[in-house]
Amino acid sequence: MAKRTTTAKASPKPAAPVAAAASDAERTLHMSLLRSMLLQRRFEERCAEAYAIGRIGGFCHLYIGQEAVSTGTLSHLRPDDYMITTYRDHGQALARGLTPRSVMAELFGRVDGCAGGKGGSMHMFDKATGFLGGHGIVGGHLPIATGVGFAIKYRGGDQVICCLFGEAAVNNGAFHESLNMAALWKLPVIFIIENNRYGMGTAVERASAINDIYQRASSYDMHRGVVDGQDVLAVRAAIDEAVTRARTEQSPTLLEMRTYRFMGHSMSDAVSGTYRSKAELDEYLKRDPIALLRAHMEERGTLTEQVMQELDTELKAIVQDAWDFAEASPEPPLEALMENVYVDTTSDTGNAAGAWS
Ligand SMILES: Cc1ncc(C[n+]2csc(CCOP(=O)(O)OP(=O)(O)O)c2C)c(N)n1
Repeated sequence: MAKRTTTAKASPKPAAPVAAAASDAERTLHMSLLRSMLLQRRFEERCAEAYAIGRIGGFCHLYIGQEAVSTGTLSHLRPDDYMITTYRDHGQALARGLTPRSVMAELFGRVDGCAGGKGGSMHMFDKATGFLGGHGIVGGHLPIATGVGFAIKYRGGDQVICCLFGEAAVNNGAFHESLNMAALWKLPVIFIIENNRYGMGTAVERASAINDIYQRASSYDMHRGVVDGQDVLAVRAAIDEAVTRARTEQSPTLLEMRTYRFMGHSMSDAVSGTYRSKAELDEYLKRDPIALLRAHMEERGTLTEQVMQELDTELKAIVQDAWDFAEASPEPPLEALMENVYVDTTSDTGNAAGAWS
């Protein structure tokens, strides 16, 4: 069976001279997308500050520049769907509906964090929203996504799992094994490559034998597509198609979302680094996903400067509240050191069975 290649790009301008006025539904949707992306941006800016003064320890990878991918993808999921991702996970956790308080407290290593303060930046986790991490091993979570897809199908559900990862993971054996099994067994998994062009300091062209990396799915006869990852509406359109296919046909999809990180790989490397030029960074900054949606909304008459300012003020206050909450939350007690490390298979009260449902 031949598979169609989707090329979801921003739609061409309509031929009609006057576009229809924005409906309430459009206005509401666009405001919620803008709100989600701007919350992530303001949150990550404060994370950079918190890291610099030692509130956040360990590794810390910011998501600034890539917000359209998380927002466009996760705004389409149902509450009972699942998602799994890499260490660049703060923004995605917020987009999935975790509270800024629980994400910030996790970053500060405090008990009120979503993983009890023991996961930190790279290991956000929240069972209630089907947020299955936050994983530090490149490509390590792809087999888990395939396993969750299998579990969904085995139980007869119609949920989906979205699995997000960077383009460097496609050169990892786990990528190929996971895609092969998902295609062979027809599992409801949506694999999303966040192609931000660099794996640490290595450009994608220096690491991958092909540049159109979504075409790797052709090896597994899998539906595939390339998406403008800076355009949140294009991301939503592509995800809509993939989610429908996963729910109704239980078929997997691989989407390559072309995006760009505006900051360094992690807080330990400079914003532009030696591996990319300032001119290149400046060029990509012109395609800031928040600015693109904002311009679109202004053109459609759904956003004014005043509403934008009010939203920004409100979100900054929410992030400040998260910071204050995190700072007031205690560190985990020493007795909790070994909790949730091993499954207790010896007692009836252990959590070996039904660990997630
Ligand atoms: C298996 C493995 N190898 C190497 C590393 C070290 N490492 C951490 S991040 C990274 C780059 C990954 O780049 P990409 O997958 O494109 O994601 P991005 O950081 O750009 O979001 C590497 C090599 C790791 N964490 N896991």
